[in-house]
Amino acid sequence: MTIRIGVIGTGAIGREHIHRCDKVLQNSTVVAVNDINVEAVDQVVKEQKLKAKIYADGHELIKANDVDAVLVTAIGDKHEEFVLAALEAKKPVFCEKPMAPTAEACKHIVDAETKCGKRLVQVGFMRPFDLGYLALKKILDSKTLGEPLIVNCRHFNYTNVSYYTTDMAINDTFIHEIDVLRWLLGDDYESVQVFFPRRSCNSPEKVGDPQIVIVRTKKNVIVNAQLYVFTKYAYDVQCEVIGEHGIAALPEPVAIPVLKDGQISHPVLIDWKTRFIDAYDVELQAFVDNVSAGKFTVGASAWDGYAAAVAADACVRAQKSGKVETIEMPPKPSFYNK
Ligand code: NAD
Ligand code: ISE
Repeated sequence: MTIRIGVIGTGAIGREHIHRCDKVLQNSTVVAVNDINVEAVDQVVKEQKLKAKIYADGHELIKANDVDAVLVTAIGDKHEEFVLAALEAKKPVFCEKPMAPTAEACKHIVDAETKCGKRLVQVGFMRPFDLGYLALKKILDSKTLGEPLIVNCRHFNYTNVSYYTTDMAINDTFIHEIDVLRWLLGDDYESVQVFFPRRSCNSPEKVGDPQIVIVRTKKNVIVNAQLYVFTKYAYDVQCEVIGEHGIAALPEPVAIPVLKDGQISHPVLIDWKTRFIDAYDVELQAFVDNVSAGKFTVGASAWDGYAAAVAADACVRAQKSGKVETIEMPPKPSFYNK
């Protein structure tokens, strides 16, 4: 069965996911697209030679009879509105991260899905599908390093997004670490403190960049994460786990060293699109397969989206207060353990 997908938001990741769902994945096709930027939609339809209907309104797209499932890839603060509309229409929905920028907005989605009586939401946290993170988790789960004690993370971007704000370093960028580390460590979060080192001349005036986020987990692992969004030199994601008996870290992306003109050099990535390209493919194939099976068994749930937002809210409070802020994680309802 081919799943007919409607996509709301044809910006950077919308275009990537449209290509995957229409040209790369098994059993999916894109039949409908929408964006408030009409030129962006026209362009994607032409460039990708889509046989998709253009909708002026995302809500009309959701209601369309030939749309089996919805992808929400608009900007973060529009996610709640469209995910709730998809749930109202009882349609499966893949929502890019963050599920919504605040825990309060995410809770509305959790409540609406629970009311539907079955899981219909998958959130676009793709790192647990990445081969590097999967290999790292296998080593941690084997206990060959003993227990994890400290995690050092780096999340550097080469961004030029004009609407980026200080809190987005948390709820748009660090949210990936928040999600993946819960899964990687099999742990949850206790408290957080955020530090702002000297500002970078690369960063816009209004954005506090870089930032250092120190998180303490329930099992007392300390996460030390460096976020630097406007590096202007690399897209760099690192994760190193220091255990009782040894250290394990994410592998570097493949890059061929070239010996030439008296030096050895290799390119580094500047874009998220290539860094996690395989993980995006696997997570979206999982969504299509979940929809085909009529059951969501793989991928981040709305609860995962909410849990990440609860921690992110505390990080944003810590950005403002400069103090240690507690992360109050509510217990997971049985609906999400099924
Ligand atoms: P973008 O700015 O390139 O695109 C966002 C699009 O949303 C724009 O085309 C905009 O016109 C459209 N839009 C805004 N309001 C809308 C509305 N009411 N209806 C329809 N369309 C609307 O941003 P992006 O980089 O593509 O990011 C989009 C989302 O995807 C964000 O939540 C971001 O965090 C997420 N994202 C995830 C990853 C990842 O690694 N998983 C990577 C990039 C972006
Ligand atoms: C972007 O939205 C992503 O999700 C990228 O993976 C992340 O590295 C970047 O910081 C976000 O803005």
